[in-house]
Amino acid sequence: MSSTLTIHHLRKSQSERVVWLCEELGIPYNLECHDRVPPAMLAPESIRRLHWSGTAPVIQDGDITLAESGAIFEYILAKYGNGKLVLGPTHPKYADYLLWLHQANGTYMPAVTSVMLGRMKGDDDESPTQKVMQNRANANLQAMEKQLGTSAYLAGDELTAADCMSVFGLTTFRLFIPSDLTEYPNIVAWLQRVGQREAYKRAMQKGEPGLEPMLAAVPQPLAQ
Ligand SMILES: N[C@@H](CCC(=O)N[C@@H](CS)C(=O)NCC(=O)O)C(=O)O
Repeated sequence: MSSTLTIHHLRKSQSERVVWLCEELGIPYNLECHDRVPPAMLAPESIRRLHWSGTAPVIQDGDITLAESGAIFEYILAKYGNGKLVLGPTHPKYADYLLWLHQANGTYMPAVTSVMLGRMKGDDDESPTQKVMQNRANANLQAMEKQLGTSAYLAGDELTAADCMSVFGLTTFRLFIPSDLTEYPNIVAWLQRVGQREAYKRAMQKGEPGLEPMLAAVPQPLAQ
Protein backbone atom coordinates (compact mmCIF):
# COMPACT_ATOMS: atom_id res chain seq x y z
CA MET A 1 0.00 0.00 0.00
CA SER A 2 1.43 3.43 -0.84
CA SER A 3 1.88 5.97 1.92
CA THR A 4 2.98 9.57 2.32
CA LEU A 5 4.97 8.57 5.40
CA THR A 6 8.65 7.79 4.85
CA ILE A 7 10.96 6.61 7.62
CA HIS A 8 14.64 7.31 7.14
CA HIS A 9 16.43 4.61 9.09
CA LEU A 10 20.15 4.72 9.78
CA ARG A 11 21.28 1.12 10.04
CA LYS A 12 22.33 -0.04 13.51
CA SER A 13 20.70 2.91 15.18
CA GLN A 14 17.82 4.00 17.32
CA SER A 15 15.70 4.67 14.23
CA GLU A 16 14.81 0.95 14.29
CA ARG A 17 12.33 2.04 16.98
CA VAL A 18 10.25 4.00 14.49
CA VAL A 19 10.12 1.07 12.08
CA TRP A 20 8.97 -1.17 14.93
CA LEU A 21 6.37 1.39 16.07
CA CYS A 22 4.83 1.52 12.58
CA GLU A 23 4.83 -2.28 12.31
CA GLU A 24 3.03 -2.52 15.66
CA LEU A 25 0.50 0.07 14.52
CA GLY A 26 0.06 -1.78 11.24
CA ILE A 27 0.24 1.44 9.23
CA PRO A 28 1.70 1.82 5.73
CA TYR A 29 5.06 3.55 5.36
CA ASN A 30 8.01 3.72 3.03
CA LEU A 31 11.38 2.72 4.42
CA GLU A 32 14.64 4.28 3.29
CA CYS A 33 17.73 2.76 4.84
CA HIS A 34 21.03 4.63 5.13
CA ASP A 35 24.40 3.21 6.11
CA ARG A 36 26.82 4.71 8.62
CA VAL A 37 30.07 6.12 7.24
CA PRO A 38 33.31 4.65 8.58
CA PRO A 39 35.60 5.23 10.36
CA ALA A 40 33.56 7.41 12.76
CA MET A 41 30.33 5.57 11.79
CA LEU A 42 28.38 8.82 11.68
CA ALA A 43 25.33 9.47 9.54
CA PRO A 44 25.89 9.84 5.78
CA GLU A 45 25.23 12.98 3.78
CA SER A 46 21.86 11.52 2.71
CA ILE A 47 20.65 11.91 6.33
CA ARG A 48 22.39 15.26 6.90
CA ARG A 49 20.63 16.73 3.85
CA LEU A 50 17.24 15.90 5.28
CA HIS A 51 17.34 17.77 8.59
CA TRP A 52 19.61 20.19 10.44
CA SER A 53 20.02 17.67 13.27
CA GLY A 54 22.00 15.42 10.95
CA THR A 55 20.81 12.42 12.95
CA ALA A 56 18.39 9.53 12.53
CA PRO A 57 15.54 8.93 12.74
CA VAL A 58 14.01 11.40 10.33
CA ILE A 59 10.53 11.05 8.90
CA GLN A 60 8.92 12.79 5.96
CA ASP A 61 5.18 13.09 5.62
CA GLY A 62 3.95 15.29 2.79
CA ASP A 63 5.59 18.68 3.35
CA ILE A 64 6.74 17.78 6.86
CA THR A 65 10.25 16.65 7.72
CA LEU A 66 10.71 15.74 11.37
CA ALA A 67 13.64 14.51 13.46
CA GLU A 68 13.97 13.52 17.16
CA SER A 69 12.61 10.12 18.16
CA GLY A 70 10.24 11.45 20.83
CA ALA A 71 8.73 14.01 18.48
CA ILE A 72 8.41 11.39 15.75
CA PHE A 73 6.68 8.96 18.12
CA GLU A 74 4.21 11.63 19.19
CA TYR A 75 3.58 12.64 15.59
CA ILE A 76 2.94 9.13 14.31
CA LEU A 77 0.89 8.08 17.33
CA ALA A 78 -1.30 11.21 17.20
CA LYS A 79 -1.71 11.29 13.45
CA TYR A 80 -1.91 7.60 12.54
CA GLY A 81 -2.15 5.62 15.77
CA ASN A 82 -5.93 5.57 16.35
CA GLY A 83 -5.23 5.39 20.07
CA LYS A 84 -3.12 2.23 19.80
CA LEU A 85 -0.03 1.80 22.05
CA VAL A 86 -0.88 4.94 24.05
CA LEU A 87 -2.25 5.25 27.59
CA GLY A 88 -4.37 8.26 28.55
CA PRO A 89 -4.49 10.24 31.80
CA THR A 90 -7.30 8.17 33.29
CA HIS A 91 -5.41 4.89 32.86
CA PRO A 92 -3.96 3.55 36.15
CA LYS A 93 -0.58 3.04 34.43
CA TYR A 94 -0.47 6.50 32.86
CA ALA A 95 2.45 7.73 34.99
CA ASP A 96 4.43 4.53 34.28
CA TYR A 97 3.71 4.98 30.60
CA LEU A 98 5.03 8.54 30.60
CA LEU A 99 8.11 7.69 32.66
CA TRP A 100 9.22 4.83 30.43
CA LEU A 101 8.28 6.66 27.26
CA HIS A 102 10.81 9.34 28.19
CA GLN A 103 13.42 7.57 30.33
CA ALA A 104 15.44 5.98 27.51
CA ASN A 105 16.08 9.19 25.61
CA GLY A 106 16.06 11.47 28.64
CA THR A 107 18.39 9.57 30.96
CA TYR A 108 19.49 6.04 30.10
CA MET A 109 20.94 6.47 26.63
CA PRO A 110 22.62 9.83 27.41
CA ALA A 111 24.24 8.25 30.52
CA VAL A 112 25.47 5.19 28.61
CA THR A 113 26.66 7.37 25.74
CA SER A 114 28.60 9.50 28.19
CA VAL A 115 30.32 6.39 29.61
CA MET A 116 31.10 5.21 26.07
CA LEU A 117 32.62 8.57 25.10
CA GLY A 118 34.60 8.67 28.35
CA ARG A 119 36.08 5.25 27.56
CA MET A 120 36.91 6.33 24.01
CA LYS A 121 38.97 9.22 25.35
CA GLY A 122 40.67 6.97 27.86
CA ASP A 123 38.86 7.83 31.11
CA ASP A 124 39.20 5.29 33.89
CA ASP A 125 35.85 3.61 34.68
CA GLU A 126 36.55 4.46 38.34
CA SER A 127 36.84 8.20 37.64
CA PRO A 128 34.14 10.29 39.38
CA THR A 129 32.47 11.37 36.13
CA GLN A 130 32.37 7.86 34.71
CA LYS A 131 30.95 6.54 37.97
CA VAL A 132 28.21 9.19 38.12
CA MET A 133 27.01 8.24 34.65
CA GLN A 134 27.41 4.49 35.14
CA ASN A 135 25.45 4.70 38.41
CA ARG A 136 22.73 6.66 36.66
CA ALA A 137 22.44 3.98 33.96
CA ASN A 138 22.45 1.23 36.61
CA ALA A 139 19.67 2.96 38.57
CA ASN A 140 17.62 2.93 35.38
CA LEU A 141 18.26 -0.79 34.87
CA GLN A 142 17.36 -1.59 38.47
CA ALA A 143 14.10 0.37 38.21
CA MET A 144 13.26 -1.28 34.93
CA GLU A 145 13.99 -4.73 36.40
CA LYS A 146 11.63 -3.99 39.29
CA GLN A 147 8.92 -2.68 36.99
CA LEU A 148 9.14 -5.73 34.74
CA GLY A 149 8.75 -7.94 37.80
CA THR A 150 5.21 -6.55 38.16
CA SER A 151 4.00 -6.67 34.56
CA ALA A 152 4.87 -8.17 31.18
CA TYR A 153 5.57 -4.76 29.66
CA LEU A 154 6.72 -1.43 31.08
CA ALA A 155 3.23 0.03 31.53
CA GLY A 156 1.12 -3.04 32.16
CA ASP A 157 0.57 -6.38 30.50
CA GLU A 158 0.12 -4.93 27.02
CA LEU A 159 2.86 -3.46 24.88
CA THR A 160 2.80 0.35 24.62
CA ALA A 161 4.89 2.97 22.86
CA ALA A 162 6.98 3.13 26.06
CA ASP A 163 8.32 -0.35 25.27
CA CYS A 164 8.95 0.60 21.64
CA MET A 165 11.01 3.53 22.88
CA SER A 166 12.98 1.56 25.49
CA VAL A 167 14.02 -1.71 23.84
CA PHE A 168 16.75 -0.33 21.54
CA GLY A 169 18.84 0.91 24.51
CA LEU A 170 19.07 -2.69 25.77
CA THR A 171 19.52 -4.37 22.37
CA THR A 172 21.20 -2.89 19.28
CA PHE A 173 22.72 -0.09 21.38
CA ARG A 174 24.90 -2.78 22.96
CA LEU A 175 26.84 -2.99 19.71
CA PHE A 176 28.42 0.29 20.77
CA ILE A 177 28.89 -0.37 24.48
CA PRO A 178 28.65 -4.04 25.41
CA SER A 179 26.79 -4.77 28.61
CA ASP A 180 25.86 -7.96 30.36
CA LEU A 181 22.22 -8.15 31.50
CA THR A 182 22.57 -11.43 33.42
CA GLU A 183 21.77 -9.58 36.67
CA TYR A 184 18.46 -8.46 35.18
CA PRO A 185 16.33 -11.56 34.43
CA ASN A 186 13.07 -9.63 34.14
CA ILE A 187 14.60 -7.32 31.55
CA VAL A 188 15.93 -10.29 29.60
CA ALA A 189 12.51 -12.02 29.74
CA TRP A 190 10.92 -8.80 28.44
CA LEU A 191 13.44 -8.65 25.57
CA GLN A 192 12.66 -12.27 24.72
CA ARG A 193 8.93 -11.48 24.82
CA VAL A 194 9.45 -8.57 22.45
CA GLY A 195 11.52 -10.82 20.19
CA GLN A 196 8.50 -13.13 19.77
CA ARG A 197 6.34 -10.31 18.43
CA GLU A 198 5.70 -10.56 14.70
CA ALA A 199 5.85 -6.78 14.33
CA TYR A 200 9.29 -6.61 15.98
CA LYS A 201 10.55 -9.47 13.83
CA ARG A 202 9.28 -7.73 10.68
CA ALA A 203 10.82 -4.41 11.70
CA MET A 204 14.22 -5.97 12.36
CA GLN A 205 14.12 -7.99 9.14
CA LYS A 206 13.29 -4.87 7.14
CA GLY A 207 15.62 -2.44 8.92
CA GLU A 208 18.49 -4.67 10.01
CA PRO A 209 18.70 -7.69 7.73
CA GLY A 210 21.65 -9.80 8.78
CA LEU A 211 21.73 -8.51 12.36
CA GLU A 212 20.50 -11.06 14.88
CA PRO A 213 18.35 -9.06 17.36
CA MET A 214 20.43 -8.67 20.54
CA LEU A 215 17.85 -10.03 22.96
CA ALA A 216 20.00 -12.28 25.15
CA ALA A 217 21.68 -11.35 28.43
CA VAL A 218 25.03 -11.63 26.63
CA PRO A 219 24.46 -11.43 22.89
CA GLN A 220 27.20 -12.64 20.57
CA PRO A 221 29.10 -10.99 19.07
CA LEU A 222 28.92 -7.92 21.27
CA ALA A 223 31.76 -5.72 20.11
CA GLN A 224 31.94 -4.25 16.59
N1 LIG B 1 17.89 12.65 20.38
C1 LIG B 1 17.94 12.16 19.03
C2 LIG B 1 19.26 11.45 18.85
C3 LIG B 1 19.46 10.97 17.45
C4 LIG B 1 20.83 10.32 17.25
O1 LIG B 1 21.81 10.66 17.94
N2 LIG B 1 20.87 9.39 16.32
C5 LIG B 1 22.13 8.68 16.03
C6 LIG B 1 21.82 7.24 15.74
S1 LIG B 1 21.69 6.24 17.18
C7 LIG B 1 22.76 9.24 14.79
O2 LIG B 1 22.08 9.63 13.88
N3 LIG B 1 24.09 9.20 14.75
C8 LIG B 1 24.84 9.54 13.57
C9 LIG B 1 25.56 10.86 13.69
O3 LIG B 1 25.58 11.47 14.77
O4 LIG B 1 26.15 11.26 12.68
C10 LIG B 1 16.75 11.24 18.76
O5 LIG B 1 16.23 10.68 19.72
O6 LIG B 1 16.33 11.07 17.62
